[in-house]
Amino acid sequence: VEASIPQPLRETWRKLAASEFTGKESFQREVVRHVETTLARSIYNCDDNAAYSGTALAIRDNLVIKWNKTQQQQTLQDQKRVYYLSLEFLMGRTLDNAMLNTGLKDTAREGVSELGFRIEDIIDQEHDAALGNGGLGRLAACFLDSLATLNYPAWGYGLRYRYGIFKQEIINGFQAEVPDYWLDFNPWEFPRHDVAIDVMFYGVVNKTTDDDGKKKKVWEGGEIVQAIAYDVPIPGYGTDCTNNLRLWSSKPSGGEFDFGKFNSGDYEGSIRDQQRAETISAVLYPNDNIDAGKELRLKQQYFWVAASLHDIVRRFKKSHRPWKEFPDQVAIQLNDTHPTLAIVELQRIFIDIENLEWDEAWQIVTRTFGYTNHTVLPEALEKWSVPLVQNLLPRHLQIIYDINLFFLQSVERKFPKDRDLLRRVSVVEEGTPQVLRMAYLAIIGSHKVNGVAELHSDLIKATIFKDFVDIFGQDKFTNVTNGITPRRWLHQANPKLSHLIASKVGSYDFLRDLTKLNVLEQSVDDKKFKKEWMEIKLAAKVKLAKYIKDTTQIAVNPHSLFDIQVKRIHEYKRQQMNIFGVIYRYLRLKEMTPEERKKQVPRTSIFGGKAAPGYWMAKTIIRLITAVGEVVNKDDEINGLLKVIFIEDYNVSKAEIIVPASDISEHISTAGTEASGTSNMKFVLNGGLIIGTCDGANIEITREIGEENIFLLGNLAEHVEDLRHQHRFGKDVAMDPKLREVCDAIEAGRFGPEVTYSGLIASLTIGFDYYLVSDDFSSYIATQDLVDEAYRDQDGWATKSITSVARMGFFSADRAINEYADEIWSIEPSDIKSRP
Ligand code: AZC
Ligand code: PLP
Repeated sequence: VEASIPQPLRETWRKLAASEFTGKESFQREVVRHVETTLARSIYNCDDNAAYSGTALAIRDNLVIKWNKTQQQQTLQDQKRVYYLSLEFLMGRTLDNAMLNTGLKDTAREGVSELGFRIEDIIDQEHDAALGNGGLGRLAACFLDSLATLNYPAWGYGLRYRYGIFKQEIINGFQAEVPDYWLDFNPWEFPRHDVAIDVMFYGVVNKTTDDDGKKKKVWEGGEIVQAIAYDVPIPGYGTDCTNNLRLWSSKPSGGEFDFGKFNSGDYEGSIRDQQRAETISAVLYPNDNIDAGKELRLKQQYFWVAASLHDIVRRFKKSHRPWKEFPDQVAIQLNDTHPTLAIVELQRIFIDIENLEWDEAWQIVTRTFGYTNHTVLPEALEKWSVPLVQNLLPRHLQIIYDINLFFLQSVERKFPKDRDLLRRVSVVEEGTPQVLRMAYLAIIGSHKVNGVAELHSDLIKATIFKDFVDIFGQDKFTNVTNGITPRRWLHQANPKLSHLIASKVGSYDFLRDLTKLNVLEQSVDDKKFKKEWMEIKLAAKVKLAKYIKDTTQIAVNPHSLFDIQVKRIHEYKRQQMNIFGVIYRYLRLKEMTPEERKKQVPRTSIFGGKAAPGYWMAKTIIRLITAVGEVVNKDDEINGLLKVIFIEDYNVSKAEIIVPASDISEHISTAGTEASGTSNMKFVLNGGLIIGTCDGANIEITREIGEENIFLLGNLAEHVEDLRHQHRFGKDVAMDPKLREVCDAIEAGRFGPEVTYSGLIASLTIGFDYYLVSDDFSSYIATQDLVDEAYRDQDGWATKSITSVARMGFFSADRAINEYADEIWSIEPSDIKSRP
């Protein structure tokens, strides 16, 4: 049915059109109206939570009006759009960001204050939207912010998990996982029950002949699940552009209810079938950089990809353009290999449903897709078992075989008789069972492949994708170094610093053009400015210290050096090296005389991060950190000189408290393993210095801010292979004596039963020390000493801090998005008005 209002009546509508509130008073009226009507509360029962809801609903109204206008305008302008397909969007909280981006925060602060509330308390009521694991999901969220801010016509597509990443609890020092049911009250999503798409699984492929006598494959008889769209508005900063994030939720298809079962009295059985459908979008897989290969995960991937493509294709068809113009209207970016089936699905739509010829269809497909790789870790590279795909998606498997066949034929033509090359680059990896290498499929089906930092992009070309560079040529492979949104990670997380910077820049323009930070360099010798700068850092540390006190009851000294490592717990990120270093420091402190101790720089070592629930080694590392804390924090002898804190349940809203508060943060992955890292950028942008390895974006950060402003340590990526070889096949080399001492202390039971850590200790010795902790440990300790040394000179430290921030312009996600837009997507900003 035609859903739009008939022409003659539109004038009436337009006169009545909803309008945005403007001043404080109309904001307050909206808040009160929402509290009293939408929430059915009153002055007698309006707590912080109700005030949050009322405020969110009021702000949301304005957002929705901009959102509707943006969508109408973008449809009218009929420009090329980019669709960012990501299984993860680690959004965090929305209210504060929405207020800042729409310029309403001051209005809201005053408004709620007169109604008896503090804006900070209200903001604090919101549950994080934690639909992601870590860096990959948070990058997607930063990119959405930049896309809207830069007025690009862009949609995100993802899954609406009922359970986001689990909530971490520390019980007796060990991680426990608690489900995160976050949807109780979520004003930021809009169910679109009219956007319902049937997605099929299983079934069989039959051959038929169509009316023109053409032979065709039909995929039929499968199980059908319905995808329901939930839309989330994404406001840009300082612009009315408000883009859309569409998340799919699964539900049983109307047609699926099994009346056979129902009629035979198996009512519960038919309900179970329904629940099975709902399970698809129920839970985010809690693995960061690990591929578990579960069937339900494959179902999630296809469900999401099929619904999204159906939606995209339907939108394109409304324009009545010829198919060959599809890539002129549509760019689709694959955030890692998780959406790779989109390539296969689009090819299937073209050849099975729209009756295009294979070659024509394939041309369109490859011109449409771009693929971003986020890791070289072998355990994270997705591989799906062929029998699994055969059963779940039989038609797609046929198409994958054909894609692979045509690809291998082209390779054979280019490199005749190189049988081993064909084996190496085949999408199908031989073995029992055979598996599909999704990264290869993603490369073959895309026109551009990018890594996320220079070193990483070079590494993928030289290692895991080397053969593909030989086959497709250099031009297909490119780099787009990650970035972060300065709106959330400076302005929102650290308003005082943002304000101080604005006083030097002359405006808040640096939030839209981060290179403007460079004027700060003129102020490095300005005493007053430096003092204010360091006071803001101290205030952030005081705030974090209060948070630590409130949540752990442990008092930490805000004047101590805050040394922070927060990120997913992973052996490659080497939290173990950090905690070994802490133990080493503790042992040294214990040996010192009281006089010697007086000369030491007091330190607070702060850790945070989740371990994947099945990742036993990561959980052991958490246990060691908490156990060291238990011993060190109550040791009066060294008290004040060392504290060890594990912050429970690290997430985006906690990051916003933690990131502004670092003196030094740790990014110490084994060289070559961290594709980029993004928290490194966040810490530096907030005036913290880095201790890190020559890995990922650390290298470019060093290039930008200068070697004198970063503490680099450890072996280089180019030496990693040799070192590993030595560990495996070389003669037994004695372990670094410092590390030996640490291991001895652990094995002596100083941090609880030795058996708890035997696997961890073994990983350094009989486990070949794959992550090269023993090779980098002494460099790490020496570099930490340099950190202490530098910190003693507070003025010098302030200079490093300010200079670094001044030179961080490059790491804005806006820069990254402009690179994608120009070099990969070929899209232009839409003509939507920006505010001054
Ligand atoms: C992460 C990388 O580990 C991290 O270095 C990078 O900053 C981030 O992506 C954003 O690019 N990769 C993943 O999380 N990868 C997977 C497969 O989970
Ligand atoms: N987890 C959260 C909650 C984050 O905010 C971030 C990003 O800054 C990350 C993980 C990624 O951290 P890293 O780049 O250190 O892996």
